[in-house]
Amino acid sequence: MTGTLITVAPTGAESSKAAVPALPVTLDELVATAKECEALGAAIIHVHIRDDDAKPTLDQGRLRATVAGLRESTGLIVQLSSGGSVTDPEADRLAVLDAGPEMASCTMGTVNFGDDVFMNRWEFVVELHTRMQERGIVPEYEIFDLGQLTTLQRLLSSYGLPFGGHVHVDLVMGVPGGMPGTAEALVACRQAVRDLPEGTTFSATGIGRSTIPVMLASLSAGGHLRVGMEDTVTYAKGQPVESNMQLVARAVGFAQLAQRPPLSPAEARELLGIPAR
Ligand code: KMH
Ligand code: ZN
Repeated sequence: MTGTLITVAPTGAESSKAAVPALPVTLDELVATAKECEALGAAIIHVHIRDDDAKPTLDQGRLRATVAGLRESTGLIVQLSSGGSVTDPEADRLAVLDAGPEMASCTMGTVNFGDDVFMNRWEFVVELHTRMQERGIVPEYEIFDLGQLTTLQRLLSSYGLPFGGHVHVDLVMGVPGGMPGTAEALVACRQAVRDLPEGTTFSATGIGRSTIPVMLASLSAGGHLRVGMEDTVTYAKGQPVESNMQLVARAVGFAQLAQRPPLSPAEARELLGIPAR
């Protein structure tokens, strides 16, 4: 077993700044968070951006400035979200790739998302996957339900491996509408990951209160970790998260207890088949 790849997802598209004042929404806030999370042990940053009113946006100029700002100030692997928010049109989600990230997310199917629907038609998934191959962007395949791992198998056998040849998936667990954030569900996914190309790696994140059971289950099953305020805004019962650093520090502590210390960004690039910077 290798060390632990820790991804921070600091912002997301779902929480409002008014409800969660600690959420980083400006570029300065995002860069400051990124630097501190890198110092603690994060290797990847999964990025959603906001506009001047702190609303989710896929504005191309802002995306490019964000990629540049993060690359200038940190060594983190910058992974842009192609998921955006549930209302973003497909064309805008595809255009995220034009901002030149090293990595981007690629969700493996449509899922109910609370009261909304997170749409990911097959043709759209294929378009994202093949554009990323052409542009040298490494995907992180987002898995919200067990069957989406079978969809990934279908994608890879029909359209080939991603750029770099390494397959990495992220299990997003506990979304109302998707699989539950439990050890049992994680083990079921772990079994299905064995049917993917040899060497496939996985990380996992548990939404809300499933964050801790999912972290512990992932570490014990040989998986990696994603944490952050995109997924969890409560640190413990009745205790709001103070910062993304608090969540990353907890994940680093768990990884160290599991004797799988955090991978540096350089080690993570090697693991994921991303060219060194
Ligand atoms: N905001 C969700 C609708 C991704 O970043 O690729 C989708 C999401 C997944 O967060
Ligand atoms: Zn996201």
